[in-house]
Amino acid sequence: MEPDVECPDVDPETFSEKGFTILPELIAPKVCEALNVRLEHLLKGDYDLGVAPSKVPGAKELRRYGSGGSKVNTLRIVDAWKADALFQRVVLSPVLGRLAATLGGWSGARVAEDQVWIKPPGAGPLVFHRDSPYFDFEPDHVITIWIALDAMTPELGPLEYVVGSHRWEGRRGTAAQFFDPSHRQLMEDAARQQGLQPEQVDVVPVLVKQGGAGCHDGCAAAGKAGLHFGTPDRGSAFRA
Ligand SMILES: O=C(O)CCC(=O)C(=O)O
Repeated sequence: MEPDVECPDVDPETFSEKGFTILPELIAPKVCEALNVRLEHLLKGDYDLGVAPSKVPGAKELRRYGSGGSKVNTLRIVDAWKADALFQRVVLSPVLGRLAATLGGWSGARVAEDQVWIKPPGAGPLVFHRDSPYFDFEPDHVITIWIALDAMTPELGPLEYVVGSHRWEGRRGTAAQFFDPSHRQLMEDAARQQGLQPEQVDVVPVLVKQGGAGCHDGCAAAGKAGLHFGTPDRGSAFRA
């Protein structure tokens, strides 16, 4: 199956002002369905390219995910594209490369990684964080294209962006704090350092249908609320 990536019309100036842009459609819903099927294979250790992803959930996390119990966590797979042919076709698609380059103001783009996030019902929030500090890049410029593998609704606790936060100075989150229950604390502390009270912070959810996307500057703050019940929230973040 070809990835069917739509070539989106983006405005790099608005992106650079806000630190993100939301694309109602980027890849075809039928491709998302096929990716979700492949995702279940990846979680079972079935890699059609014969190579494991860089990181997969541990056995305990997988048992909890399958049990539907209360101690369930968000699962992550890093570099599904190395293990799975369909993920690879999407992640290496020239349209995504051009999109990242356009938003970054670059002449081209290289894949840094992809991360698939699976937040099942019962999983807690994701701390507002910035992506760039996790990469040892010089210059420190990362663009993330996050694709909704499921339709996003407010009840799912979708990915959210803080308008203009890519220009904030100061504190940055670390991976150790990813799943802290007070998921806005770091971001609100950083906002106060800019002279902003929490109620002045403009938070925009990525409410898109399946195959829509949020693209963000690696210095923008992104996070999620928890998911109490319903269906999982799955998304694939491609970073360049
Ligand atoms: O989809 C998610 O749960 C989180 C995505 C995200 O924050 C990221 O990729 O930086």
